Amino acid sequence: MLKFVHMADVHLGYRQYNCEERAIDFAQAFLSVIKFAIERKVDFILIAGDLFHKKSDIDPLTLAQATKALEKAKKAGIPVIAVEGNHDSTYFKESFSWLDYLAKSGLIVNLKPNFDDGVMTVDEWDGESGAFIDLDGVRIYGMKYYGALTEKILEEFSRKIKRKGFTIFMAHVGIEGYLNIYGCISSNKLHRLKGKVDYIALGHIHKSFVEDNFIFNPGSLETCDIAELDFRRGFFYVEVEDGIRYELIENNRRDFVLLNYKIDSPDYEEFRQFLIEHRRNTKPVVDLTITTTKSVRKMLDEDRIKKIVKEIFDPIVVRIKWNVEDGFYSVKLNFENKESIERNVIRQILENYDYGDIVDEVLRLKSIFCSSFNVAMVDRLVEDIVFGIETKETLAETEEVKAPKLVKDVKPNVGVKAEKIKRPILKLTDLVDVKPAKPREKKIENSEEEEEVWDWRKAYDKRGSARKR
Ligand SMILES: [Mn+2]
Repeated sequence: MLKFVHMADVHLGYRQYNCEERAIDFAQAFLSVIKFAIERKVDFILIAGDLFHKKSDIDPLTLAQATKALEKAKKAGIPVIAVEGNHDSTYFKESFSWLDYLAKSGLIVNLKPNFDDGVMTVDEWDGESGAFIDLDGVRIYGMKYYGALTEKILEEFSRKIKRKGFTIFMAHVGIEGYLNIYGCISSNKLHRLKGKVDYIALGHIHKSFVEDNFIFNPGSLETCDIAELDFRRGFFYVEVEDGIRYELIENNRRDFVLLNYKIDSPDYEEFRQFLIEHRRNTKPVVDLTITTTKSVRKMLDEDRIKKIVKEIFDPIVVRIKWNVEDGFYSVKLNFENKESIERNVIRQILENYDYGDIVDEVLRLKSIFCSSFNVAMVDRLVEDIVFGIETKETLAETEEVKAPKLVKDVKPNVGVKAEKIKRPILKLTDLVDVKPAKPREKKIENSEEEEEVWDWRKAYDKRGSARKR
């Protein structure tokens, strides 16, 4: 009998509410699933994306939390197969991710398709890279998160899937109709894999669901957002023998106490009694919404309220939200200028889609098209993007007058250009094509600066160096 554990959306390193204790909660949840898998002597463990909460700047503690748990699985001889989620990787640029690091350290198998000059290949895992792996009687395919390109890449990937034994397709993809989040596709795109695949292991949506004993999504292990508190979620323990038997196991997680309190007069004793009625000895996160009037709000001391909550609940976090009639306290007046408001709005929208780093380009394009449309300005924008020149200029500086000066600065000076090119920056060109932008490499070839532009990641990414030759 085949046995495995399927988890997703672990979000290691998430210091929720700026609370160290919360980051430990996420690590505890992960460790408890690994321990469960070892106890049940499963054949392998699946992590369907978002093992980490952040793509970069992972602190040493978070890395230790990941490696210590994974080492336990390794010691027990249980392979851990993973894919990258939207939190784990940049999905338009091939770069060395923390999951690649864990794979390089022999702790996980990190499956993803390979793109050589825009052509996708689904290769067998060779110890460092690949998109599928054959274990004893089981074949596992893995596809990382691709955002808006998901459907296109899935279609091509599907054609390359070949059944062998019990076949699993693992991906960090959301299914429409469960939660209104970005990166979702219609489930029939996956149901089409029936016959080729036996089990679809998903991650991304922090709510569990199973479709047709075929598509499985476990949800988040810990609570990444208060909205998740009502969802059934956890991890799947799966047994395969004449069909699939599964169990959704809801792991222990931090207790959240959500309270609504209406105050008509500044009476702290009544408030204390209200809290005592809801007391729990769980060291919870307390999220308290207080509804009151403008005049009573003025008489209330938030620090004193917090102190009372702390006395009664011994919580790890207290969050107080004010719902004040007439709304005076809920409005944040902001005297920013129009440009910075616009910039903030566009940045926030783009960040929701993981495009936070192209705000400058979007604003420049917008200003070009909204003012006197001028082809030379578009040319310059494209040139800046292609040659990877970082433009820190403001909107005002995109005026035509300054354009020729900058272009002139760049062209004759090869040394300066090479200096700037060697830094990989995510630009618009990365978004329209998965393969690396060609012109950059051509400029580097035959240059005496070649030594200097050598990319250290090549040492780890053998696909990267093969592609360049
Ligand atoms: Mn997630």
